[in-house]
Amino acid sequence: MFKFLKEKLSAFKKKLDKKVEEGVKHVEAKEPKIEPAKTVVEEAKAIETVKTDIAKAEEVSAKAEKEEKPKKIGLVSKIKTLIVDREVLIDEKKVEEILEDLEIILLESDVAFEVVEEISSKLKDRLVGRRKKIGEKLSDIVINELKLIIQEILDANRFDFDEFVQTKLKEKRPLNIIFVGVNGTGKTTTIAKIAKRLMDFGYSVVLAAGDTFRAGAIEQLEEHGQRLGVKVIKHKPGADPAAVIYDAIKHAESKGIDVVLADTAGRMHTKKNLIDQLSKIKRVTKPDLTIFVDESIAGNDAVERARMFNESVGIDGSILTKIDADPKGGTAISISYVTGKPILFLGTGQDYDDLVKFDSKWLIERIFGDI
Ligand SMILES: Nc1nc2c(ncn2[C@@H]2O[C@H](COP(=O)(O)OP(=O)(O)O)[C@@H](O)[C@H]2O)c(=O)[nH]1
Ligand SMILES: [Mg+2]
Repeated sequence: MFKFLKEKLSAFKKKLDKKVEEGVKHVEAKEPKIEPAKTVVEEAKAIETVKTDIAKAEEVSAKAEKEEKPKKIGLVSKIKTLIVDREVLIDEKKVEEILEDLEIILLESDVAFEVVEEISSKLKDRLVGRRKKIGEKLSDIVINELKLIIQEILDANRFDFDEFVQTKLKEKRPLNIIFVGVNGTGKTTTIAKIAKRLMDFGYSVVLAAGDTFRAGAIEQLEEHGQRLGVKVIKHKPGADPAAVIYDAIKHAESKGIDVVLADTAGRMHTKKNLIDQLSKIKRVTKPDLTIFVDESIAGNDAVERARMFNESVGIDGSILTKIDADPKGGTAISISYVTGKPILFLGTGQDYDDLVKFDSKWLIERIFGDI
């Protein structure tokens, strides 16, 4: 998981460590002339002396100001720097260098362009003019800020699926959750995983075979249904999926079932057909949640599809599958920023239990863990 991105970030960090002082401008100040103190009392004395120096300097400077001799005004700040600034400033030139390297790494790791720009501008704001204490590593500062910024981006759109289900079921039953997205990304498998998860929490579930377009899609859902012991509502291939889902809702109503999970087609004769079909499903069946499913290994393609589905059909959140097979991680970093909608779950394998509720910390730990 995320091997490519991890290796790149690791190399980037090492490179930063290597030329750490390069381009980092030292504050115009020399070490304060305080002899190393042998005892606490001596140290206190030494500090007192410097404090007196500051007081004196302040006096001189105040006087200078009165006497309109502005030249001396800088004295106070200079002496103050002697004490507090055993630090160096990270200047703009250095930050630009860092960002250039980092932007390439992020782009190569499938982070969407606009997200790279956002990360880069935030990082610049936080690094330029920042004081680095002696002994503090520039690479640690940069990596820590990067982590924080990515976490902020991920946490900008939060959603707790379990809480939603629990709360919403107090208002109505059944809940209707539809899954949209292109073929082959793991939509049907994810529906089965969510069904298993809901049942593990004690909810009852029915599946709606709303992908009536692709040959074999209905059977595939039925197979999952059989394995999980869940009823599947289906019509004939080519039937109107809105009618299938509507029937599943009616079935759930009559049996007191909590949640309808509806599969939908990922492809039609044209993109417009698909969007029209999904829009009709939404109009007729009024889903409580429309979840976009895509595979994280698809990178920018997945992000662009998410944008398209969000704009044309409307989604409430995304599930990214195949995280286990994704060396890059950029899709997960980008998708919620680009759609403005949360990630709900991550698919981490082919088994029913390979589903992780989205948690930014979990993701950050997987990406930055041993860097
Ligand atoms: N490694 C991995 N494979 C997955 C994951 N989710 C789904 N798959 C596999 O992806 C393939 C396509 O899944 P399917 O559910 O049929 O996709 P759909 O066409 O979007 O409905 C299947 O072989 C699944 O086992 C995941 O999280 N990790
Ligand atoms: Mg499918």
